[in-house]
Amino acid sequence: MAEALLSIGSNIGDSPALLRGVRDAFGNQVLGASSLYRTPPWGVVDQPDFYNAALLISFKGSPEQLLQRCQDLEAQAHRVREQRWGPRTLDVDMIQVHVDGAEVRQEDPHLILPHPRAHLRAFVLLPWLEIQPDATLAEQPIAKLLKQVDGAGIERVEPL
Ligand code: PH2
Ligand code: MG
Ligand code: MG
Repeated sequence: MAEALLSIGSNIGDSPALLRGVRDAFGNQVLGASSLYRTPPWGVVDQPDFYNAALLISFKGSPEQLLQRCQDLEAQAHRVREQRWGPRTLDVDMIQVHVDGAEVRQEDPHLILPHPRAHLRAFVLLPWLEIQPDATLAEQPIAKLLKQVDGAGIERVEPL
């Protein structure tokens, strides 16, 4: 059995609807969904606020196949890859994968797991904590990681 924690984000278009579309596309694979959060932009700060949420899903097949599914959803939202960390209609990031209860760790440049910057991003950790309060990321409790990052300005908006 395989599970993945996805971080979804958007700051162009009808962002809440785009994020809900991802949840709906995964249908009964969704094991947990966080609230919808409004988050200040991280990395490139001169862009609109994001909406973010976290989804815990079950999936069959390989992590690479799930990545393809995530990228297909981004393409359906007319995602254009322009600026790194820049504005986007939809971003579906694989943060962590468990296969048969074990955390997958891989350095494949095409898909690094766990996500190499997840531990630095309150917009990932806070929604994730809501659905998996005891989760760990590379052995560190995410509640502890969250205390080490700047979560200023993040607001819970409403249920996803
Ligand atoms: N995604 C980025 C860069 N910066 N900032 C916020 N608040 N939310 C995001 O989803 C986000 C970001 C690159 O993927
Ligand atoms: Mg991203
Ligand atoms: Mg991405």
